[in-house]
Amino acid sequence: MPASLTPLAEIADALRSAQTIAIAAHVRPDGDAVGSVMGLALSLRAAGKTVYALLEDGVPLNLTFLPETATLLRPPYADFQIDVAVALDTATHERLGPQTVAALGRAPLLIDIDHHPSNPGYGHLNHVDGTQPAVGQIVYELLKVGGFPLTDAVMQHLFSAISTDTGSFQFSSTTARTHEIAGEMIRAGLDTARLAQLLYQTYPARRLHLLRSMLNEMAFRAEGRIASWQFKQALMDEVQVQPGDTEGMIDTLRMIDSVVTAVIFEEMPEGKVRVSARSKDQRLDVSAVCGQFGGGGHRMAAGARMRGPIEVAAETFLTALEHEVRRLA
Ligand SMILES: [Mn+2]
Repeated sequence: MPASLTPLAEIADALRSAQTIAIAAHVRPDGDAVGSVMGLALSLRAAGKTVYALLEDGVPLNLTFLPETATLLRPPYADFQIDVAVALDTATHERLGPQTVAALGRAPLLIDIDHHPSNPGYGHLNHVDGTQPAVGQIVYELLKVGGFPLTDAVMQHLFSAISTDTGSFQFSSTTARTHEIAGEMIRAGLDTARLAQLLYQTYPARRLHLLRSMLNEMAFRAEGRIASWQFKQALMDEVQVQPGDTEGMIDTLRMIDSVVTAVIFEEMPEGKVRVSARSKDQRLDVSAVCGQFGGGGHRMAAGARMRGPIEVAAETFLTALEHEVRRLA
């Protein structure tokens, strides 16, 4: 067994022996980050533990409907002490954010649970399984193995984590087990239709405004196999964009029949550019292209940060991507 695959039973034992636990996930949290952290936190709280749930950037607005998200902490953190720290869905230690790294560092034991294959295993115990579609799915298995409570609130979080990271059970990472877990949750009484409506059919008008701009401005190359969009600061200001507004928007670019890869470039503070890339063809590994620019992620979904200006970053990245796309023939 690889050193980065500590059995979930062993991790469950470590959590059971702890009384005070901190759980965190990556900066700019998505559905899997929030859902995994809160799913694990609420279960351990139901088991009588004191649990601090930490997110360096707080909860994105689109996920505040989920139970108890108001109990998530963001910096500056109080001076609490912890027995065990857990990092979820976070490919590198630094991606937790500096203040969260410091807070988790107060524990003598760090547990790293993730599904990014590039995760080096920066914890004392590591469970990195790149075959899992969402960390929410790993946490579900962990709770079952450990016999921890699977309350309705816990399931709401874990279902949201799994649903968002699999594109509503559509991506190739989705397994039979993913559907079985959803089935187990429905059998236990979870209202998945309500969750789907709150996750995917409750968008603020801002998001549709962004979508309209994206559809007007999207660009194609390599005979329509690459679709991209530059999301600029002027539009963010105009729409007063909020965290979470753009989650999943890249999937609209990917819907086009000719497209095999979609990319969104986003202007960030300090002249940086965030790159989000998706692949629709198993042969095209976008994490490798992102890796050329210091980024990483999954084969079919990856990201990087580049130096601006955005037009230059986009041209540089798309040239490298086009090179890979043309090798597919
Ligand atoms: Mn994830």
